[in-house]
Amino acid sequence: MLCAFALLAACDNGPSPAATAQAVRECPAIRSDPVRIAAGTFTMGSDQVYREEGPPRLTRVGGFWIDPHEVTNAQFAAFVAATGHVTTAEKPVDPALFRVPRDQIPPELLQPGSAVFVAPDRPSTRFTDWWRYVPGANWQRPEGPGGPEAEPNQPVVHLSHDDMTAYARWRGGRLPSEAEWEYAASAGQPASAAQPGADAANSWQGVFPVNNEQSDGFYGIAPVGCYTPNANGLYDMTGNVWEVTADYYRPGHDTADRDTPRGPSEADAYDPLNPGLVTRVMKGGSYLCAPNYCQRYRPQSRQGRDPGLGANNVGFRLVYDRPSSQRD
Ligand SMILES: [Ca+2]
Ligand SMILES: [Ca+2]
Repeated sequence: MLCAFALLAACDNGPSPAATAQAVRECPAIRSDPVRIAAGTFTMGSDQVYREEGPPRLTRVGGFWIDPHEVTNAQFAAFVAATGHVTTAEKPVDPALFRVPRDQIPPELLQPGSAVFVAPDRPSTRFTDWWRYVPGANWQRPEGPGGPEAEPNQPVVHLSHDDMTAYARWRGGRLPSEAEWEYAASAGQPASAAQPGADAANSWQGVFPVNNEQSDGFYGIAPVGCYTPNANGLYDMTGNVWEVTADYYRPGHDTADRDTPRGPSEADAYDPLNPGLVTRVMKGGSYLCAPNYCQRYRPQSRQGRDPGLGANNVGFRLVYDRPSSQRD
């Protein structure tokens, strides 16, 4: 397995000054009770923007319950306090992931850490110019040791797939399938390529990655529930942080797989952006999505996510097969 660490520069400089300066936006307190999504059919996928999202096809999804917001730091902290769970980003890195002799691996890449966005000082289209491997970055210090502590009401980030599924088991839930997530996110609305309005989602206004106008109120990550919910009453399904699903990633949708699809098998998974890695589908884009670089602030958007390496723009939310009253 080739580790995506190899693609990232190491950095221990802490957050960029711009990353700590956030505009003020009123964020109301919201409920955490899961929302019931009734079984139904919808058009999954889109042929309007990226090829990996198509072809659109009528898809049936069973009923479920879903968290109204991304899993927060406060929720994850309760899990850690109850179980003693230590996340992948808090453990030393296995040198075998790099598939090169150990003396060729920069020592800082073997320290516990995670991937952090650091805005470059000049325009660029290379993601290695803005993603840094920061030793000491983890869910408790999302921007690294020099940054602030995690805010309780912000989505938890820097988790591996194992961390997410451990939390899900503890909560009595699971990661959604891609179809469940997209069904809940689209909420009866047809696919569109439009940039969300300033009240609709935490995305990026201006020219990524150097100029963030923050006209939606936040430079970076926002507390959950700051933007208008969709018609299902779900917050931040698009924007804020990407949300990892249970499905393995492969470009495009299988047109024959229309009844409660669960994505390709592990053996059929393939991610051209992460060759050699079996990745999971993540959905909805993040606060880093700007139309000049990334038009993925939409329910149909999808990319593969490294199951081991976290990042400070990737989180998740849970779905449930039973109501809360039957899970306790
Ligand atoms: Ca923003
Ligand atoms: Ca989101």
